[in-house]
Amino acid sequence: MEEKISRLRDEALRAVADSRNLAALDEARVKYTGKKSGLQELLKSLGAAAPEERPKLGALVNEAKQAIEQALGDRKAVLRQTEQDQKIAAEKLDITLPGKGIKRGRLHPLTQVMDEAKAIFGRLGFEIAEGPEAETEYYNFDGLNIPPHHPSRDMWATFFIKDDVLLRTHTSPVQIRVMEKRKPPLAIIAPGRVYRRDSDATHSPVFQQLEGFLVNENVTFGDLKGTLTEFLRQMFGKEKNVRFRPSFFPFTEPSAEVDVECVICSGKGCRLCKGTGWLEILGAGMIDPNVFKAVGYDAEKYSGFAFGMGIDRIAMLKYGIDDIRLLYENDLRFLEQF
Ligand code: FA5
Repeated sequence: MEEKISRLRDEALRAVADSRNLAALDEARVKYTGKKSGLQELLKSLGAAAPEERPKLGALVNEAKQAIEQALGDRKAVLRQTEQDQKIAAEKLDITLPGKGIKRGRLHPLTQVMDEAKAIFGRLGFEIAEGPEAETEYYNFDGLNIPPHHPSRDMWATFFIKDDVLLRTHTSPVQIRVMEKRKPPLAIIAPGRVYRRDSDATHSPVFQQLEGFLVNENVTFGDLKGTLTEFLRQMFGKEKNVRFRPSFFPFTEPSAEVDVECVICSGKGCRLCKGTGWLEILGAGMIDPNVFKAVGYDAEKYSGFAFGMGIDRIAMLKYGIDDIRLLYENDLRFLEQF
């Protein structure tokens, strides 16, 4: 009996020491200390032993059980630590590896120039108004002193949607819409997209204009020139050469256009400026009395100036862009430069 206890104990201790992982150790625990284990059987059979032998044998079985349980506990602690170390090693992060770059978005150059133009006129006291891009013939033409069948309509190659509805060819219709609703004094800018059947290095079928107009008593051409000169100085700096040149628009009299020295050839003449050395950026003039008549203003009492500038052209001049179409191709290699 004593020998049997000692054998069982040695066998159990060896099995515990040989367990390679927690699952194997648990198997050993069930096998050597569970209800159906050899030790348990021995305890049960003690009744059959001689009475004087019983206390000694009972003590031996208990001692063997304690030794096995102690070994199980110690081995469990070791295996648990080993498994934890292996897990940590497997999950280790290399914090020296380069991270994933975060791409920064940026504003489109046209948005940047438009925002700058709005800010300049905001500081000069102009407020912002807006009008629809799908416009009626009346607001785009008739109200602006451009009657049907008049040859001056040819100045704007128009996309018609249906008989009376077109894609506005300029932001000037907003003049009429605002003046119909409000009385002078007015100082308004109207930014927005406009459309024409045009396409070359300086003409795009869709482009951005910024309209501006000011109506009050005693407004003069000097006020127009002063306002635009201040705008140009803030937008381009003092160094850039600009010129005012007489022109014609049905809705202004007298009329002018403003050119800025070509950024590509510095005025020498190139493909972009068609050899002139200048790029036209805006049309302007004193509001025609016929326009005041159309909106019900007293043309004897009020006078005003108006202008309409091409934001795309200003962006080209500011950033040295030699083809307007680049602004609409959404090529990131181009856009990421701004
Ligand atoms: C007009 O559109 C007038 N409504 C401007 C105006 C307003 C005059 C108020 C008087 C009073 P114009 O067609 O010239 O004018 O266009 C104005 C500016 O828009 C041009 O100077 C140019 O800078 C720009 N522009 C014209 N066509 C295009 C185009 N296809 N692509 C890009 N920019 C253009």
